[in-house]
Amino acid sequence: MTYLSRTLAEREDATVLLPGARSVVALMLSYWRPESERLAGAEVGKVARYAVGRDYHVLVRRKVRALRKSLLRLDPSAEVHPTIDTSPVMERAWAERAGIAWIGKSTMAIAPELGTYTFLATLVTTSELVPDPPSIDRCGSCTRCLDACPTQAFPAPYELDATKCITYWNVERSGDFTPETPALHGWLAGCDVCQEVCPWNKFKQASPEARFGPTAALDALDLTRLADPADADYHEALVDKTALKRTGGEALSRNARVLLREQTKLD
Ligand code: B12
Ligand code: SF4
Ligand code: SF4
Repeated sequence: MTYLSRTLAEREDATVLLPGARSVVALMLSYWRPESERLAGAEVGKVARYAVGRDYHVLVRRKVRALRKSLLRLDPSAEVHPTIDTSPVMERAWAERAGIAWIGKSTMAIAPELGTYTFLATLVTTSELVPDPPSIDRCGSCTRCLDACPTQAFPAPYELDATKCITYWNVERSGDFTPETPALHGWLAGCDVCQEVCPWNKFKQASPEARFGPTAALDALDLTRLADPADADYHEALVDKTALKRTGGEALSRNARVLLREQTKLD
């Protein structure tokens, strides 16, 4: 994740990304689907809810581009730059500043009417828009996410040590694991523990996009077959058309082997 420090200037200042930028429109879409619960709730081989379905980069980008066109119809002279996840833009900070969510102690953006199972995106524009007031922190005295994180990845409330987060290891990290790699606690891809315990997720709503539910291949996941390093066709079929394509079938197969080893130690 060294790209985070390489693109610090853009992250800190949207006018580096789009010279002349005057406003940022913050966008949020629920990805929670009831069909994802079985895979996310499995004992071993759990897949985080954001990763079970069709690649959100593709699906959300289409929706954001449609909104971009609407903005351009209102202000044809404007420049409008869409971002979804991969651009050097702090999408959570903008969501908070635009009043659609606050950044919780888990560092997740929480919308009072949707909870945390949401994707964020933005439209950075040269249009001068009237800003909404920022969101107010509603975590109160709750510390459930900090207490529940299986790898103690929060050194303090509102702070995440990414190198301890399971998602860093099983999604972002390629190659072999190291002695610093924490136990994966059953998670094959991503981790949802700090969200599962968040009381605001009682307000989660099913996504209007049914394709965020599990793909047929992931829904029929065979962990033992995935763990076989020789079965590359199966690895690739599992990640096909999902956001896990970036992680790659090989890394997913590595995760499966680690999980099966962890399970044997527990038995
Ligand atoms: C790198 C990354 C990761 C890394 C590191 C996370 C991290 N803390 O930086 C890893 C791999 C660990 C990760 C994990 C996850 N991620 Co992630 N990740 C990103 C990514 C690509 C960049 C984040 C970034 O810039 N980090 C740098 C730090 C400094 O910034 P930050 O995390 O955005 O938040 C801080 C600032 O907002 C700051 N802040 C607050 N107010 C202000 C005001 C100003 C002016 C400034 C400068 C800063 C500031 O405080 C925050 C907390 O430290 C974003 C997409 C994006 N472009 O934003 C997705 C994103 C944050 N991830 C997302 C998701 C879904 C996840 C996971 C839930 C996936 C999963 N289920 O496994 C986990 C959650 C772990 C957790 N508790 O946060 C979503 C979050 C959606 C939401 N509702 O909050 C995002 C927005 C992707 C998206 N487009 O939807 N992620
Ligand atoms: S995603 Fe999992 S490992 Fe990462 S901070 Fe949340 S609970 Fe901890
Ligand atoms: S679990 Fe509690 S402290 Fe953590 S983000 Fe949710 S409301 Fe905030």
